[in-house]
Amino acid sequence: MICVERIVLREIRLPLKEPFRISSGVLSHRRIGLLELFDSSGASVWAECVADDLPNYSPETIDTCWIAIQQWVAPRVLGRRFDGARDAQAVLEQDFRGHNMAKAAVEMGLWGLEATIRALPLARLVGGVREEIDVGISLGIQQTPALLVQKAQEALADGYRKVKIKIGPGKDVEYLAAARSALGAEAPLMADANNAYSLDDADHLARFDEFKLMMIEQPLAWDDLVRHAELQRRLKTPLCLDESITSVDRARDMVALGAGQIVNIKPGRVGGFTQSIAIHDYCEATGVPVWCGGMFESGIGRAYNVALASMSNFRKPGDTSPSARYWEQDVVAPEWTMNGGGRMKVPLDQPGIGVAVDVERVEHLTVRSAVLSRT
Ligand code: OSB
Ligand code: MG
Repeated sequence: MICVERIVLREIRLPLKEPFRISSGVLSHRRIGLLELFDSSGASVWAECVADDLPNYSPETIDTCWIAIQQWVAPRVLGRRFDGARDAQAVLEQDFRGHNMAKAAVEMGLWGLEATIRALPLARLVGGVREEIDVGISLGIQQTPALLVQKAQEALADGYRKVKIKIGPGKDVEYLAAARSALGAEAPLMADANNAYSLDDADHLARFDEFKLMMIEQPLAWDDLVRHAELQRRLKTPLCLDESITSVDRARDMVALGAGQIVNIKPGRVGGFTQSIAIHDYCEATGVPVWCGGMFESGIGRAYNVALASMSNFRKPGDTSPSARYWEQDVVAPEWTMNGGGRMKVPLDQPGIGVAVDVERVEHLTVRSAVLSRT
């Protein structure tokens, strides 16, 4: 049984090692929402809210999440008895539209709490089967193709099993051509456009087929499926959807329409683990591979992604890079690391989320906090 008595919500600021440019904006430091959930049994766990500063990826931001968690999400959970974390989603969805990242922060915290209380590694609780996961890197839009090539070469030398290249109009063909020719025919490359194109660009995007990308991620609008289906009919390269998949029903629609062939699962985007598992299971049954996306999580959010990515149908390397790719210093110990073969160990030797939080450092980085308890 789980019964959350209190949630401490905070915002921390973590500077990125280097700014990250995508088609819809640039990020130089991360405002991160962290939660600590306290169970009536005395157990506690950390969780993360992945919403960012601006609504340029999804409509949610850390500020909307702050309000949503305080006013609507936490009150539904505080003091309520759940047999298991799996039961939380229905409670959070009833007559409550959207705010998936806010819901996910608390819902995933309940999964972390259940794992802690039952003394199970989180990966085991969600039904993970892998001891290690394959790791990819997401490279922001660079000043020049030559700079991209250098970054991609370094990434492959480090062992990364997939290199994702952010693209946008005017920053695409040249970059992809340079990467493919420098890295060779076999290099595992893909592109992510974060909604930067329209269907009018279909002929232009069809030119990317020659680069033999593993996939092109979310080229069209953030909430579109119908136009992606039209585009997919005109491309050989598989489309992968990120922004558009906000629930298992959207994954079903993707398959029904032929809008994509691969799904990027980010638990924050879909409202948490129960929905992520539903998408995973549906895609597995339908023969659609999935992989775990990233939102520049701290080591806390990363713990949840790693646990999820240990499930069987996570069949492509995820954007689950090690701590040092993002931060001078993470907020967890041990930090997340990758071996030279591009693999990350799933922490299966300890219960809960598998990393300890450096509470002193979190305190130091905290810019605001709120204690939420049953009123
Ligand atoms: O589209 O996958 C994306 C980061 C922020 C917002 C959107 C995206 C990304 C990434 C980064 O690609 C992946 C990572 O966390 O390494
Ligand atoms: Mg993406």
